[in-house]
Amino acid sequence: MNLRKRTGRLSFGRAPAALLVLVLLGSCGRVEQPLNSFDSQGPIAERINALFWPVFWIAVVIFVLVQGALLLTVFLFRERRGKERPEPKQITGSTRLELLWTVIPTLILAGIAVPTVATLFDLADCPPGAMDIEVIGHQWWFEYRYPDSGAVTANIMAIPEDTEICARMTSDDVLHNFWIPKLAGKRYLVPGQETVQRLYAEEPGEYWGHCAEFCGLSHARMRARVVAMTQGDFDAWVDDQLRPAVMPAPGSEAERGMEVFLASACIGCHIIDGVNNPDPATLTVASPDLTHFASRHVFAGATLPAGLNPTRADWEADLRKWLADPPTWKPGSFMPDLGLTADEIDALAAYLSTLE
Ligand code: HEC
Ligand SMILES: [Cu+2]
Repeated sequence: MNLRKRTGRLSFGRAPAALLVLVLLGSCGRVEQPLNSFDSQGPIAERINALFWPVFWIAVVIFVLVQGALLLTVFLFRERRGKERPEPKQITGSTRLELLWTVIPTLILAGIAVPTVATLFDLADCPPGAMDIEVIGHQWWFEYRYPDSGAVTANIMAIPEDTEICARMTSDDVLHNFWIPKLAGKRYLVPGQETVQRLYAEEPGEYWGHCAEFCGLSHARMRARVVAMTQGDFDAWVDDQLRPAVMPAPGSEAERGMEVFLASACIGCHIIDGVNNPDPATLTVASPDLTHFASRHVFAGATLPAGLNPTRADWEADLRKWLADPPTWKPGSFMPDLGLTADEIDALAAYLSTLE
């Protein structure tokens, strides 16, 4: 028996099938799906799904009908060995058929167009009375500004639950796209122009997002997070964000970290309110405000700490890694490797984690 031949047959015959089964099974896993646009958590996302599903099922019916007719024709008129088949009836030009397959698709498309256009127009503009939040896209993180209070933050957009939010968006550099699949659709952030995105979360919770337009080297590491909270929690959050930075205890490791911060290149890019307050226009590159850095459980474009359910220990470990060499995590990062010593990293990490 030729073994080599047998194993050869095995791998060629069954490997693709096994792979296919694995891929199919993979999609059945009960993993958390933070970017699942079918799991709508508010009226805006629901409106979009209410359009998607009917269109999807219409497409399924048409697909089955057309492919079924095709397969049936192939089967009925196939050539059989030794048997002479009569040529099928040849039709050239049938006014009735042509009318039918023009009128039916027209009716279907018109039927789809009515709710589509209505939804598009409804979601295109914010309703009066919505709460404004400015969203600014940067390579590769989102900045959020709250015009009502003056709060400024990065990576995590805090919103009150059951409130109509109007994200007024623009970009600092290239095209970005703000996409929080459980709450809304996608919308571009365009340099020099304002676009709006309606957001509405019914329940307190955390909603993941991602930049949905290729925007350079670290596009894949440009995430977003929306955290919806009760009105009371939100008001408290705003009050916290408006305070200047917490001062470290005299003689502590954190105080040493603050000194490293003030003595390093950090101050050329970052603001810690009450510690260094440069004119924002003089900063080398737009960079996340660090005044309340430790109040954010994700950083670096909401990609660190990595994983679905990281702990505070992961946060601290990843902060050290980030400080040691940002471009290894985010290729092309505008925060360069500053060649910090292990001792400086310890002190900075201790300081940054006090900035609640
Ligand atoms: C040349 C400008 C520049 C310098 C200098 C710089 N940073 Fe940054 N920093 C950035 C930018 C830009 C980001 C955002 C990077 C991203 O997410 O893509 C960032 C991100 C961070 C973050 C994560 C913030 C967040 O919420 O995502 C921390 C923490 C940080 N920097 C600390 C420091 C410290 C400490 C120093 C000094 C040792 C420093 N940076 C020096 C530009 C700079
Ligand atoms: Cu982007």
